[in-house]
Amino acid sequence: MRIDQSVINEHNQQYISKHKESYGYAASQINNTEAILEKLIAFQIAIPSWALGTGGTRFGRFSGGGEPRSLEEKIADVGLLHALNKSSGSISLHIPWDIPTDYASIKSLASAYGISFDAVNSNTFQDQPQQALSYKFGSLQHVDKEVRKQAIEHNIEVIKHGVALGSKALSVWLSDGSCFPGQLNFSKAFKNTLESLEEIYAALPSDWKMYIEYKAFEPNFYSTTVGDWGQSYLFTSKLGDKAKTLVDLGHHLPNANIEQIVSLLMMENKLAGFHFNDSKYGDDDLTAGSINPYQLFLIFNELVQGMNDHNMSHATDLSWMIDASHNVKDPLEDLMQSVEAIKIAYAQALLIDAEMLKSAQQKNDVAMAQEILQNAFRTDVRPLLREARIRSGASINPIELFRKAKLRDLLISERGTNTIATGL
Ligand SMILES: [Mn+2]
Repeated sequence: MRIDQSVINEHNQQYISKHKESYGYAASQINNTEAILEKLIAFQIAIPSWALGTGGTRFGRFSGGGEPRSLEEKIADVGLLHALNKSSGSISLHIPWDIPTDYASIKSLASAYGISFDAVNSNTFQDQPQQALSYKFGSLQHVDKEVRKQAIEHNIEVIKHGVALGSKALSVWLSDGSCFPGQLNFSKAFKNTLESLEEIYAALPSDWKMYIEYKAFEPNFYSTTVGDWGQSYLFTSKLGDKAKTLVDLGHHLPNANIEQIVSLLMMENKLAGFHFNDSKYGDDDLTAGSINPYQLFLIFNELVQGMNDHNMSHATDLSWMIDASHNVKDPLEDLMQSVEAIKIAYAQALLIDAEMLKSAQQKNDVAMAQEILQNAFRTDVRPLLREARIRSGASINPIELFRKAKLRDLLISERGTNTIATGL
């Protein structure tokens, strides 16, 4: 399903005079708005194919209807999001949930929506129907070489799908670990995992990267073999330049200082990028910025500083992706909220005067350093985001238009009420 550009333009027209007023005020308060707008327009956040349906929990799943039934419909949903916000210009596929049957037609469908293919994700955290050996006790770490071999081959298969679609990175998240003390020899598990990753790394095309995602716990509850950024960093530094550490915001122990982790990974040129979400207790996979927007802002402060220090392109040198799950909200509305929250945090971080902050730090002027950060965080940058959307042909208010145009109802009438997105 597509939304006509004239519908977006008409909707924007209703709000344009009100917007001009708020944007005029914001532009009078903020320096270099044009440079910020340019960056906001270029900044795209990839949508994971598994976030387009209702995720549910281990206790239940309450479908909202109209979920995409195929890879084609998932691409159509991301196309719809991108038409509304012009900030969701790529999709991250999950193999085997999204195996394309015809690469050429999938590629041309995606490009018709202005969508490219972000990192491809492998899956060795569950067994597939026709799978010979089980991942119950791990995959790349497994004590049995045959299981490791099967998991390695799967990852190489995922790379091949990605190459055919134009992806440039393989994202590896392992659930490998142990549930009880004594179950696992930690160093043996690490060495097995490293050997396995080395074989996958060797299969990477020259212009590809490998992202190693870490997670503190779950589904294993005693140890996780890639449990934190230090363990991921150990793997990526042993593997080589193409290997980088992927930060998923929900994969830390409570109160971890994620912004500090980000700063150090950037210092070492080992940050791959992000899986954005938010959490209160664990890997809650809630909407980005819904629980702790200040943390998201502080992370973007480190990102902007680090990217500028290393002369990196904000839009393309790191990988930006949402990794969320929706239990009680419309997945598309939730994704629009996440994209908005991420771009607000980014825009606020762009307001920070880096020289002033450095000088406050140099003088140990703690109060001034805090003032600089909090003044930026407390600035309402939403008029800038609206202006960026208008200039790029997106909706001034994506969620409102999504509701007014009854897009979910249209999706339900096209796909039905009892659809379940593949993989969920
Ligand atoms: Mn993730």
